[in-house]
Amino acid sequence: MPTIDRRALLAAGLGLFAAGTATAAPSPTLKQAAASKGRRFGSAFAFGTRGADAGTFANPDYAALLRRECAVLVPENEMKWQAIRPAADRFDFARFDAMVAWAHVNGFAIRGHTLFWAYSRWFPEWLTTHDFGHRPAIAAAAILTDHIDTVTARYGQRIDSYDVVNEAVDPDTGQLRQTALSHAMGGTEPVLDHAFRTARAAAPHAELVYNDYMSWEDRNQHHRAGVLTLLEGFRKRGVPVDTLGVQSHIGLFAPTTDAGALARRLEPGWREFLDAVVAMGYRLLVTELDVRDKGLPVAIGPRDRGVADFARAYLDIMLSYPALGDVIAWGMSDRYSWLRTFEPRPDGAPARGCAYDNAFRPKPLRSAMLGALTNAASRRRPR
Ligand code: 9MR
Repeated sequence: MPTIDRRALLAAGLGLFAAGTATAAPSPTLKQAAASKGRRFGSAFAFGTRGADAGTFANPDYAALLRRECAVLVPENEMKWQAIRPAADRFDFARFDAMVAWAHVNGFAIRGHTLFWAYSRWFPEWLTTHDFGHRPAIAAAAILTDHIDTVTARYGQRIDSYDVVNEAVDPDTGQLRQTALSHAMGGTEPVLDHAFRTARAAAPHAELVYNDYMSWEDRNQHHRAGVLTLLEGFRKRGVPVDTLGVQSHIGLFAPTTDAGALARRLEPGWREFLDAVVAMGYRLLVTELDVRDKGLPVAIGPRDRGVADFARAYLDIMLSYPALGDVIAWGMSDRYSWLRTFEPRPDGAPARGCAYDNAFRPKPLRSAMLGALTNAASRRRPR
């Protein structure tokens, strides 16, 4: 799409090669370590206009960090319905086009997040209140088909992996969430199945992912069980789902001084879950890695150590699975992390859940990621 590329980059006020000024990343880089085992390392990123102090390609320091460390990028928000679908009959790709264009000319692979976020909380208002008419199942399916067809056709081969469905399981009950679309289509399963079948037909080249935040901490049992039930159902119904996206917003919530001991206690339950997923023939991705540090001391030394130790233990488990592909961080710098606003610490200290700090200096978490990627089992290539 050369025409779109040029227009999109001009709209963003950018040339093709914004210069970076941040200090050089330690060597080897995360993407090199991942590639040595057949994997891609990457990050979420955002739209922005030139010079924005944000986690965007238009911020030269952040762009330089992405270029050095990452092989694959994922839009943090700009491919969501709220961003690209302002109305049932209207799409707006201006921001996402600019991101795809920049990523493409700079040689990154791109993951699509997300074709359908199955959670009413994050629906655009118009979808929640939409009148599906006297044949609601047909009208609802058409809205979903139109969405998936339009996005996949626009980006073609440039997006090689999609979070087709995001967060369909209620973590408290393990049941599937109900939404305006599930009411219209007579249940959540028909909606999800339709999304995957449409995506397979429209983008046969792409990896199709079910993405969710069931995790290894205590009180995730219902969430994990619900996801396993959903994945079993996909297999029974012959729904084309390739991969489970394990978001990996891992966290230390209770006061903790020994993150390694906590990790060892959580490991057996987590392996049991992953083993069950892999036994059904699914591949795995780490799609949104960061670490919630609420339970760790406020002092930066022990806090960064605890975050790094917990993540290292977690990643060592994930990376022991040859079925694991991409490892993707939900942002590279604490400065722009969603954790700062969504998950504030009780003491008000800014969260430190990313690999680089506020000033783009590498933290112990980066070393932990590098160590885990380097020591990983080699990835088993799909197909
Ligand atoms: O990090 C994202 C934040 O900026 C958005 O406001 C929020 C709602 O769109 O979504 C956050 O990203 C979420 C992702 O899309 C799905 N998994 C959980 C992520 C963190 O909340």
